[in-house]
Amino acid sequence: MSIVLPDSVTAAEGEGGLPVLRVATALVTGEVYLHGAHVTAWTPAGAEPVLWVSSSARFAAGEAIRGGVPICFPWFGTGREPGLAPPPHGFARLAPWRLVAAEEHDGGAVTLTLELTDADAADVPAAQDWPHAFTATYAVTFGRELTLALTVENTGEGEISFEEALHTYLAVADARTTTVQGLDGATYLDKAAGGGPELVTQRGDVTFTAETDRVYDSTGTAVVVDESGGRRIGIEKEGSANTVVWNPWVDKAAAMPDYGDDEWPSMVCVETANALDAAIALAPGERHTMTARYAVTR
Ligand code: TA6
Repeated sequence: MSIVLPDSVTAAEGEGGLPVLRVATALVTGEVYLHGAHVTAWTPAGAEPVLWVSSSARFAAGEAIRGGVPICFPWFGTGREPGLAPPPHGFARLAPWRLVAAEEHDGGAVTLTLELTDADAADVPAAQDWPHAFTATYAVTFGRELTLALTVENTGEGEISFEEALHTYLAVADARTTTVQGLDGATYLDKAAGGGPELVTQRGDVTFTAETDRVYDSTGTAVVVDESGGRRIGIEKEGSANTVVWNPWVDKAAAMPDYGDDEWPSMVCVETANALDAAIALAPGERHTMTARYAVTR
């Protein structure tokens, strides 16, 4: 069933020939690839682009796009099964999602709704590692704010359990003068330091002085303060027990083939997640929604 697109939405061939949807209204411009339902751009009118994409990003089947908002599902990182080493962050970001609705709202915001079922993901090699029936629905609203709502429904007969993350790459003028507010007092798993088992308690705002890779227990709002860029990016969320903060710094940046060696100062990831002990369990017919809302202020 093909969706009738409002005038503000165009379907095009994007990087690597991958199908992309572009949004342009007086309020906002944005972009989402069907490959991984991957949002790669959001720019409110009058603002600088908010999402970061590597100049070395790969746009190809079987590859995750480096930047924007990869969807990590149904596992985060290398998952919870010791000894298993499935492709990191699951198969959703490698799968072909379908557009199921496109709606323009009064005032110029636009919602694109994309869907992925186990049948859609069947040809993605990693999907064999998680043989469960599900429907994932992703509502992306481009406006003065960016709202991302990921709903997962268990369409099978047995209980399912999964991890998820909106692995958002935010553009900053300089990570070294960027801080993250809203995590003071929260405990975190420090993956850059080998990942526990003991949790660390955050004292004050998060700063970036080395490779940072932390899974925080936090259900609250975070604010990215980009001192050098003169802006703040607020991240409100619902249905999420974890906030992940990541910057690869020098060595990890150099080690990633799809990430420019000198790009690490220009981005920070602040991710909305349910991972590890906060994995979501759903009985047949049940569904869960995780929502993140981004707003830029001065
Ligand atoms: O969210 C942080 C993290 O899990 C880091 O450990 C790092 O691996 C990053 O994600 C990127 O993962 P990727 O599989 O996209 O290279």
